[in-house]
Amino acid sequence: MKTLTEADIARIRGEFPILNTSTVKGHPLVYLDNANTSQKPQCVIDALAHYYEQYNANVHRGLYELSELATAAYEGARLRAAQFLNANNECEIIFVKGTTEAINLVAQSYARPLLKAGDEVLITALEHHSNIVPWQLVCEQTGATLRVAPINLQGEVIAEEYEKCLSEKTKIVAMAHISNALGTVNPIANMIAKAHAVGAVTVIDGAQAAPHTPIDVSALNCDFYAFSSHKTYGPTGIGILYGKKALLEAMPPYQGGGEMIQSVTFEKTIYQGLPYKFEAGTQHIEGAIGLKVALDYITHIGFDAINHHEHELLLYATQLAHEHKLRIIGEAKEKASMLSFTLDNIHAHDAATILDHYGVAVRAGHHCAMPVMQFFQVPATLRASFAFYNTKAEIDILFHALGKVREIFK
Ligand code: C6P
Repeated sequence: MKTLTEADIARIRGEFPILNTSTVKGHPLVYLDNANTSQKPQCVIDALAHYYEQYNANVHRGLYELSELATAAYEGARLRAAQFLNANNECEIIFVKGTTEAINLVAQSYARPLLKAGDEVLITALEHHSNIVPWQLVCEQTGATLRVAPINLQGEVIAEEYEKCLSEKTKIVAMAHISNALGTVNPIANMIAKAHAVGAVTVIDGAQAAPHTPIDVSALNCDFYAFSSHKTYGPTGIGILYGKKALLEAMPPYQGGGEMIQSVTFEKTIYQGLPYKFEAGTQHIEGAIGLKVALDYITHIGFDAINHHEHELLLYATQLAHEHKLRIIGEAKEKASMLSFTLDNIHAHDAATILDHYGVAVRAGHHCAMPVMQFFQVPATLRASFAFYNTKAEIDILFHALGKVREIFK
């Protein structure tokens, strides 16, 4: 399927119970906060219920049928995630809580033993706090310096400035694939190659990319890549860290506990190999199982079709934003399907509260990207973020409701 017809969208919407059953203050739900978390199709919800109803057991430790079933499903999810990212080996896939935990894991297990005073970690000015604070922490712990590649007024990383920030001191480059506050799609293949040219290791925050675009970690040649299930139509509380095998093998565990060991004595513990070395304690088993179903679901729709439809929605919303004289924050040439904007001098929180009275869910605030707000000198923005199940009719409702906000504040 290359494009989604109206009939396809209607069918797809039928597969998301919340889109059909939920009303907000008497209005049908218009859910435009997909960059925050996406809604879940029935097949994902069913997979969670099925696990609890039919084969709930802990993985890797039960010599009985239920545990074998649960283990097979859990490891099947790892294999599916490896295929989704085109990783070479499923042992390169670590289950984590989400993007945040993935980046913290890399910062603490890879970067902390490596960095020393004089070394540099490079991030960009459009990062989410999850890709800033873990690096600040590890720089404080090691004496390394955090550098920031600047952005321009369109919200794009300035290529020449990025290159100027790279040197033999740069040990790690961490950057978003897609910005959550601006929608900018970073040219990461090129940026990764530039980072590698100075010998740096690359960490890609793919939280906003995984729901929208095919990811090929082998072609990108990135060293680490992270994404969250809950933004990718899967359950909350689980995500993926991909890491190159040689790097992961050389890293110490992030957490200690059950499951991640081969043998323990009071004198010495021998750790498991990959990927279990990084999965201490009982894991989010049903989360992994649900994530696999979500990845199957979006792969079945197809990224060509998803991209095409979401791009249409972005163009439509952008055109209306111009007509309604909104200030768009983030006008990169390559943009994912989200629109960040301000509305006159009305605070984003006030506007979002009124939009809710029309059933419209958008995010308002700094989007955990305070430096982006500081750069554009706004306290907050409204952000409408689109998924493949959204429609132009829903965008019309958003703009109708924005008109009401203006009337109230006139
Ligand atoms: N952005 C948003 O509304 P977690 O919470 O670990 O699943 O994802 C964190 C994260 C990391 N990087 C990027 C680019 C993100 O967008 C997010 C989450 C949400 O934009 C919540 S702040």
